[in-house]
Amino acid sequence: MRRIFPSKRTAFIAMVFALVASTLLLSGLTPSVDAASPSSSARIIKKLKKQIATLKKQLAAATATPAPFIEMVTVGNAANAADSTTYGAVPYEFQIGKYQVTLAQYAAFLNAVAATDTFGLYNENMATDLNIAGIAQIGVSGNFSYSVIGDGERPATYVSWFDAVRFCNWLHNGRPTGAQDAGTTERGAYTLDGVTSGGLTITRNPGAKFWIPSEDEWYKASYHQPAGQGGDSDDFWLYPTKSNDAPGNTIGVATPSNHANFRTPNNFFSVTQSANYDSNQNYLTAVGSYPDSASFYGTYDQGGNVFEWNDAVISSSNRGRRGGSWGDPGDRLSSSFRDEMSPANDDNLVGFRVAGP
Ligand SMILES: [Ca+2]
Ligand SMILES: [Ca+2]
Ligand SMILES: [Ca+2]
Repeated sequence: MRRIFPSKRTAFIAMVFALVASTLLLSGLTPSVDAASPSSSARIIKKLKKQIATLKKQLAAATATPAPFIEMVTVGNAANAADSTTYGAVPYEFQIGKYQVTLAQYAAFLNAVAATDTFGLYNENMATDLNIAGIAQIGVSGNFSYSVIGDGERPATYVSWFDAVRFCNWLHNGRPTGAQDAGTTERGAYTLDGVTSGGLTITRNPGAKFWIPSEDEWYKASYHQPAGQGGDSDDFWLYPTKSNDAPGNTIGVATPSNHANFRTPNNFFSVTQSANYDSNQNYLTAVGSYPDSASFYGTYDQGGNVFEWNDAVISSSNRGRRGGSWGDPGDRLSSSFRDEMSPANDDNLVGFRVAGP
């Protein structure tokens, strides 16, 4: 999100030219006895070339756009219709995370706002459940710090709907460091003010910069591709991999399209390609591990790896989740599988991705 503002960039470029100009001027003032000699001229030119190369490098570094903290993709084709499930109609264009929120991103969040973990953003199972581990908590309350265990590009789990919307508030507020209060996690995209259960009337605020996708947003990003743009006849695929065929679950095969992290009909886990469950085995894959299996809009892992929260309120006490996980069969990746869970629950099958305007 950091950018060099145009005025700053212009000032920098001006400074570079001033430096080059002054170098040239100074070299022109070199004593005439040297300037007269061809070898000294060559030396000066060589020195200038070196200085210009260095300045060019510094200019490139100063003006490069840094990678954003969360990579987003645009979901266009506004005002599309739903499919026969009644889901997936979104009247506006929006952004959604290209990937699930990762352990590295969630650990950065914890390090910023959970030195004292007032509202339970950390769950000790994040370290002790070896199937998903995770994130370690170090130190004592008031001074907690957090470190990623293993590959930080795997998705975060054991995050409740409330943990996820607090993460959205933190992004909305510019990723501040401090106690869990109105300026960090409790206000912004959502008004929480300490609520950690129930809260089914809570919706994202007007002007929110990040949020948990609505069920329709999540569904559209996952399954939509207009027939006129190469999609299925009803504009929606059955799986989030631009396919109506059940995916495979293998990384690095010769035909890598239509794969995801879930359990195949013979119960094979993706990571081990075995049906034997091992409590010491980590079953998550780094986000984007199935490079040719993106949705039409360019999202990865909407099917499998971890279930993802959405904003739907279901059966009077739950929020929605979709997409299946590393521990679930393939039908849960499909558009026909609608699922729900208490928004207060932390679970090793469930993570999230964010959306935005
Ligand atoms: Ca929690
Ligand atoms: Ca279809
Ligand atoms: Ca997923």
